[in-house]
Amino acid sequence: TSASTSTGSQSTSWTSFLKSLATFNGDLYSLTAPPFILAPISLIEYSQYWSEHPELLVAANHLKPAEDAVQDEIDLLTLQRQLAVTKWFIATLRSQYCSRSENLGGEKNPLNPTLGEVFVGKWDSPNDDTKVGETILVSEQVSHHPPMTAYSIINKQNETYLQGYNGIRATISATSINVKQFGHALLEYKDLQESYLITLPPLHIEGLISASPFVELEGTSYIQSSNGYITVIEYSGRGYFSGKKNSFKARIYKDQISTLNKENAIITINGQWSDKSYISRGSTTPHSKNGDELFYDAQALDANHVIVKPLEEQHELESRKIWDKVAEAIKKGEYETIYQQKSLIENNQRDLRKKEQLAGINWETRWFDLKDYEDWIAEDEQSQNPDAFLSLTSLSNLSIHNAPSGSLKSSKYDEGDAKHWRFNLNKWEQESEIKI
Ligand code: HCR
Repeated sequence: TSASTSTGSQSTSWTSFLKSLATFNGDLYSLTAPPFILAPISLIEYSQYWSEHPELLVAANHLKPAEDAVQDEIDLLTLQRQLAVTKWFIATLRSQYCSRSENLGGEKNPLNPTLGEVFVGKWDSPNDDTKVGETILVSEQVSHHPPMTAYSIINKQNETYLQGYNGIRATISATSINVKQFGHALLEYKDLQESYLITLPPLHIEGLISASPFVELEGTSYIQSSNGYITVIEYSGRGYFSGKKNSFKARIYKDQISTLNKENAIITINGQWSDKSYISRGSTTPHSKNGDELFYDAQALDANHVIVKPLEEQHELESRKIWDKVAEAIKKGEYETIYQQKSLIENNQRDLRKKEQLAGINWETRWFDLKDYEDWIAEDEQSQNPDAFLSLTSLSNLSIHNAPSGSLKSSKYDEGDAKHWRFNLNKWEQESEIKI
């Protein structure tokens, strides 16, 4: 929907949308976005983008040393697992940040999930690869003000468990919307007894003036492994290091101290996360024109979409069931219906919250608990079985607080509480109403 091709009424409403940004209060969901930039899906569905390549998510689990392996072989496999996790993460980015532009013709404003909304689904083994097996997704809207989505992705066959949560905070500049992400992901390969902490990069939305919004990543994100290795990923857009959109440079270091000098990188990866990237040993920047090895080609593999039950079989808290009428109206461009159906949902939510308030009860989350790490720190230091998040933040020098994702300990952002959403597998296993 570019300004030059849009109809008169569309460009008028885009102009008023831009004007409304001038009085922006930080809550992107409170913006009255023109209907033609609404996405027909709820933000809770974005959790599926973590596993559109399930074979890459479980790949590290296949890099186990044999029982009689010598130290060199064990060390090599440990580094290869860091690389496998880095590849999986890079492979999630195209789905996470480009899929609306690619499938809906531009970045769109997703539907704002209701409190307690859930989204569940599964992926069958891709291409009948028996080494992968089934992967499931369980996602829940754990907070509405501010919006916060928690998810868990489980592949039992490979003892691979990913969990995380995310929220955003936005500010407006002259030409873009700048978004900081809050939250993180934790990936655990239980059989290997290895875990990874993954932070979420900042982003901004460009193309506002021309009514063709798209996302560009910026800043840095980290993948810290319990084996010590850390991947530091730096993002840039058009006109920065390579002049190309969606550029990144990822460097793998043996530990956090080594990250203080880029020359210490053991491996460097360079390229576009939505296209091709190249890999080389050491700290020199790899490039296709130097004949460096291809690391990942995001265009070569189709995304494997999550399988969701038909609407008739869905529970009333399931996302597609809640938003069905609104989503249909968005797809058909029936603006009046969008507004009416959204208002019905929003009013119903307000009534529910009022009733809870009168009854003196709070909404209880279904599968996720808010864990306060301030209560754990002292105990954890003595524990035989230290908490993964606390040990990974300690290895990576990352904040344990509710700071923008990827903030370092003792940085100016290292403040706020230390409460984070965690998946409760027991609660999920006891779930009797909502089925995959
Ligand atoms: C910022 C954003 C909502 C949040 C989306 C997040 C951060 C959600 C978690 C996912 O794991 C990753 C992710 C990807 C999206 O790119 C990001 C969205 C991009 C736009 C959207 C705004 C709320 C929409 C603003 C309206 C624009 C189009 C003018």
